[in-house]
Amino acid sequence: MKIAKVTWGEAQAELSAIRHAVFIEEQQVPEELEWDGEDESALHVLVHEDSQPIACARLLADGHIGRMAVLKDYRSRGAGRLMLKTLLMEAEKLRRSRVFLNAQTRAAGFYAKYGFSQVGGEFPDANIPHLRMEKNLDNFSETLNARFAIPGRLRFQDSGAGLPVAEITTPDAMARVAVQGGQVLEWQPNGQKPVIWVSKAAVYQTGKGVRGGVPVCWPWFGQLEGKGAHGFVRVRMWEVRESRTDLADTVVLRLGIKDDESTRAQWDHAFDLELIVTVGAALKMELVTRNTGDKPFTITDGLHTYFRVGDIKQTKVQGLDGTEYFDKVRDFAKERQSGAVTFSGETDRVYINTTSDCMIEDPVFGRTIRIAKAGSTSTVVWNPWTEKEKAFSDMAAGEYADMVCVETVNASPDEITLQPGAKHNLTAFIGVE
Ligand code: TA6
Repeated sequence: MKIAKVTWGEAQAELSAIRHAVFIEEQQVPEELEWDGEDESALHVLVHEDSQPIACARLLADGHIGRMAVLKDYRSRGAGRLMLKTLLMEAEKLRRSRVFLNAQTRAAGFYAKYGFSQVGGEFPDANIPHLRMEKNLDNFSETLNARFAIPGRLRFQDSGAGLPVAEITTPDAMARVAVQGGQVLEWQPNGQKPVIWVSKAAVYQTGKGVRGGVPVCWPWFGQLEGKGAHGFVRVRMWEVRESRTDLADTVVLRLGIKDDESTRAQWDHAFDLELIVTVGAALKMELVTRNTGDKPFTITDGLHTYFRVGDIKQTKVQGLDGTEYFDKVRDFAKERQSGAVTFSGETDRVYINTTSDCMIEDPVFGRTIRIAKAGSTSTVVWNPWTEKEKAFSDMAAGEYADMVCVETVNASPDEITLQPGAKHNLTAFIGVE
């Protein structure tokens, strides 16, 4: 069995004959879906057995491995393994930071053996159940540093499972931002205890959000028709788009994600989503949604911020007095807030029609955290307390007392509808007084 790297120009006849036999004839994939115009620019591999072309696959410029096909009479002889290992080596040589593929669900176990992890739920592709699977290559952080590191200010580190996290240091603060999920993990002004909370039991793995920090909830906040809570972007790898220093010695990191076939299978819209994080004596996070398609879409969205407090039982949240809220703990009963929010049990409230600043008064740490916002008309206040805490394998016992979520959101019924070409900014500004 011999494998060769080929271009479409060199081996179009052999490559298309194998794919025609496997995908179009055997798997009934519609012809128009198979020839997608990506072949000319792809890197292809072609396997021969006794000078007979028997298998092929391709790697696209964005790290997408696809079109893996082995003729029926030559399966289970290692052709798939040989092609995958060859494409992984090519991706490393091309200094790709990660590779991904849409695996037929029944083949997921094969790819998992090579370090691919499932990301998101199953989706149909040509009526065959598929899973998106991703693998971060060993040089992911190096690749990012070559393009985006700022000496003395910003550097990407591998936080585990090949997941790159930006470590940011300014004269006024430090922060950590995970590329997966576009998730701020930490922010700590000099001289202060950490302001953003991350669990001691947090898990860093492909396809799983980190417990704590600021999960990005998009394109829906909360549960939606039995789909994953808080949308799908928080478990997906985003792309780093820009890093720079700015006024007042701040550091700006811009991350983005846009639609692809696996997101469209879950939510059939074209979009571009960006998170712009500005780190300094204050923390600013801007979530920018763009409708890049040709039809309107409606979202709910949120920055699900976890804050570090000295003791939840002594903590108060000001700024919501007189506003209405849905109490999730009491079957979404509608209530009106009177005075400060205090905590003596599981608390999970969606405050609606509110644009006010919120202040977390923390007598144990002797500070007040102010959360100002723009482009958000709902605020969620959440603490899991003792029982719910036990339900989270990525929360350590007793950690509920160290944290409170004050989330900057647009939650139902505060929805956002965007016409084609329109954009929406949701911004949270956080400071310590
Ligand atoms: O924002 C509050 C909330 O919706 C809670 O109901 C709880 O589910 C929390 O978010 C955490 O959700 P997650 O999916 O991150 O475990």
